[in-house]
Amino acid sequence: MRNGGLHAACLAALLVHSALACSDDDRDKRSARDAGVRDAALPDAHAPDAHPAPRDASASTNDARDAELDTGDHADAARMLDAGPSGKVEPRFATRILSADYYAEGADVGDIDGDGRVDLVAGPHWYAAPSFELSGSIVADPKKLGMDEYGEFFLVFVDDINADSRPDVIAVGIAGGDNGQPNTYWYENPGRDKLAQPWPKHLFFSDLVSNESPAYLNLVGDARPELVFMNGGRLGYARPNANPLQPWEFTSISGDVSYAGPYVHGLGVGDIDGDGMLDLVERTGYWRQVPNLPWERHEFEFWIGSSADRAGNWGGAQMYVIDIDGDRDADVVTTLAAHQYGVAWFEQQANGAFVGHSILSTQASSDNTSQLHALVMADINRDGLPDFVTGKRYYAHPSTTPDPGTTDAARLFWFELQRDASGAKFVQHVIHEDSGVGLDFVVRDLTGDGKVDIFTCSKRGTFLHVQQ
Ligand SMILES: [Ca+2]
Ligand SMILES: [Ca+2]
Ligand SMILES: [Ca+2]
Ligand SMILES: [Ca+2]
Repeated sequence: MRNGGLHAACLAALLVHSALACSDDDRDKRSARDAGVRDAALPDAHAPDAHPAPRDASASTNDARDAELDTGDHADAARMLDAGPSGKVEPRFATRILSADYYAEGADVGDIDGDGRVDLVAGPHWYAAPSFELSGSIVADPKKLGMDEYGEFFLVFVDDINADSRPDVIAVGIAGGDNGQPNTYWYENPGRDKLAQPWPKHLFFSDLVSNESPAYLNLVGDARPELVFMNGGRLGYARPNANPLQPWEFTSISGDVSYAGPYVHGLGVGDIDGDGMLDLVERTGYWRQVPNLPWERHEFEFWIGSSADRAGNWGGAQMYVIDIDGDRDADVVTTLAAHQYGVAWFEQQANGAFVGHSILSTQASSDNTSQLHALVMADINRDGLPDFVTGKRYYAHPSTTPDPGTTDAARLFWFELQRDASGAKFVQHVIHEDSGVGLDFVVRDLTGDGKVDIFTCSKRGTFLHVQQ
């Protein structure tokens, strides 16, 4: 969520290193997802002692953090941001079930009704702060779906598309579309007095938005976000048309590399090489953004173990570029197979290659969780180190073509990053056993107490997990 011109100004200011004065409301879900990514674009990221990655993760929520970031100090990479060790907490969450029905698998937040508070958007429904009661829908009579059905809101991104200061909703549907038809639309916020009626629907992109984890953020350094995705076997991004009511226009950064169809898993944005420009990462490597030159491909398979052990649809969800081990180079964190098992981080080496470290096994077991189809980075326990929230996308495939463990508990959990003399390790903490995630979700402070909360929308319903 952000408010119109303020948002544009905020993003522009970011490029001159004053964006940190922007309010959290201007940052919305993307701050939790790729705040580090944005910091990476800051000019000071070029400073030799200041790798941008560590600053990202804390990107989630509070003013204290913003204040520290604003000082521009290049603190020890191991000390991430707003909270020193004394700020560390042992998080507990209380779960509110906003809906027990399945309508959508995409969640975002924004000030839908313009009252200055951040509201929740779960696919076609929105829930107004501070009560978070169901407040309306953006389409007429949203359809309650069955476990074997797919909806039209796989992912949602809230942003003001037509610059009228009212946050609109971008809805990305299934990556293959309906028989190849366009799958991404945006719904125009009609304004506070008309929120009871369906929102006008516009085509966002005239072809398929593919890859199952598109990213919405400012990739190429203008004043506005782009939508990053794959189309026609190419990797690239879409930017607004001069006429905001016309579909956005795609730029390929990869040329005609084939990504073998629309249902590719795993995509992320971050500054891999620390040159201050954002790069793209996907399951088979990364693409380095180079000024005034074609993007440069570096092949690496972000997988742990033998390639013989993985399914053709391997690859995770949102991929993160962040310094995990505190050695000031950017590492990569990803789930490994959105329809199987596994989580890992990949430690960048001096030669630009990576060494994989397992966080969660790729093997089925009674205490493992499959279908980790969404991943969000945030500092959950306020110790200054990035943590990661993920969970099961229950019935990620229908019962006719089930994934391993598809009917297991829809667990939601987070991985706490810890560092000591032996290096980095992750400790798993279960948050909830019957909610899970969809294809994207939100981790940020939604109740105004400075503690990050978790808002998810999945086939188990719509949930607000409030940190106590
Ligand atoms: Ca608008
Ligand atoms: Ca770079
Ligand atoms: Ca590192
Ligand atoms: Ca942490």
